[in-house]
Amino acid sequence: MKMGIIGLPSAGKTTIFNALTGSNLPTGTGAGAGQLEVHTAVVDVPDARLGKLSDLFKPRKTVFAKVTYADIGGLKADAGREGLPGPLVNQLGQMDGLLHVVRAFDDPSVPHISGSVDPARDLAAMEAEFVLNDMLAVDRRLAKLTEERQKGGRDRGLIDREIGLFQRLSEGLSHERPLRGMKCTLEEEQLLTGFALLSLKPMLVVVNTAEGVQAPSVGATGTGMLAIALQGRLEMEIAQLSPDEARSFLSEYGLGEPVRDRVIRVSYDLLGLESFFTVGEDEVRAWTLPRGETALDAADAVHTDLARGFIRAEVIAWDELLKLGSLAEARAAGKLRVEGREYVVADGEIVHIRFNV
Ligand SMILES: Nc1nc2c(ncn2[C@@H]2O[C@H](COP(=O)(O)OP(=O)(O)OP(=O)(O)O)[C@@H](O)[C@H]2O)c(=O)[nH]1
Ligand SMILES: [Mg+2]
Repeated sequence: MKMGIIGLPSAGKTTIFNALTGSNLPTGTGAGAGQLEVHTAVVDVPDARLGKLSDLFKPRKTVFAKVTYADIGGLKADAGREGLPGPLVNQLGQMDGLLHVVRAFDDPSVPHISGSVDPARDLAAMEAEFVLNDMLAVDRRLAKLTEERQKGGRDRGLIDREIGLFQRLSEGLSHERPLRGMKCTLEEEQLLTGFALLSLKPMLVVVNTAEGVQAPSVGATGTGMLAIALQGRLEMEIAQLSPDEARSFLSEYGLGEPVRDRVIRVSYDLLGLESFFTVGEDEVRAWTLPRGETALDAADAVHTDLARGFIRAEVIAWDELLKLGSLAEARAAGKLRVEGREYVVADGEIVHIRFNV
């Protein structure tokens, strides 16, 4: 999973990036107000189930699923008629979801580009920016398709279906509706994969709140959008403690679950992701898969060869395998199910691919 951390200049993007990744990037530099600047870090997806499977198999390696966070500076909400700069749109287009930091903390030493702190306004401004950007991209595509239709070449029916799709997008956008809520067929989804439509990306709004203050409501509603409140600066400080210190700090302040775990959990929900496992003496590993995807997709996530030579999948829930003690026991007990390529994988299943290339 790749999450792009975005927001207005000085909203606290780098602070939140540090909190989520344990990095130590300098904050308060004002870097994000100028050129595009991207910093990435990869973190493990915490998963207690993986630890238990690892205790059972005692593999040489235990590998967690990964989340990549990208701190993307350089986004302002005033791109105007030209839309956002191409390199920025490219960066954003590579993300599975966006983590939008909106500023709710007040601090006279950190000026706000709009002169006052108003998270709901900032969120709306960014949404408008994305809608405008998508509108321009959709219109460009429609012009191209119309031209292509006149010239001929590609299958007419296909072009017409694509025109229909982009007209629908254009219609929604012209009513200032982000594309997130739109329902698409599988074919339409495929037609859209090449386009960096920003308002289509699921968005986790992080309300960066001052310490000890109730988080304001920012009106983040609708399909594909969720909001959570974080105390960015405090969380960044916690992320820089040793694990032991962090634990005692969290319990002392009644903060419970570390914020890095919570953000990943919420993001998985928002993006509709789940985990499956592969097990063996060599490696016990967690993988990320969109909910509703099949055994063949799971095979492909592990290695394209496994998908190419797919024969069947052997499947068992992680806790059932723990009870039975080993794959051999599970097989003997008839609990290791044999499934075909169309089988829809459930969260927490062990998927053992039989293949032949
Ligand atoms: N009081 C307070 N200050 C914060 C909080 N989060 C960030 N700041 C301060 O706000 C300033 C900007 O934070 P950054 O994390 O650098 O913000 P940014 O969005 O990365 O900024 P650019 O990359 O320059 O656009 C820094 O001085 C931070 O210390 C917070 O929760 N409370
Ligand atoms: Mg920054």
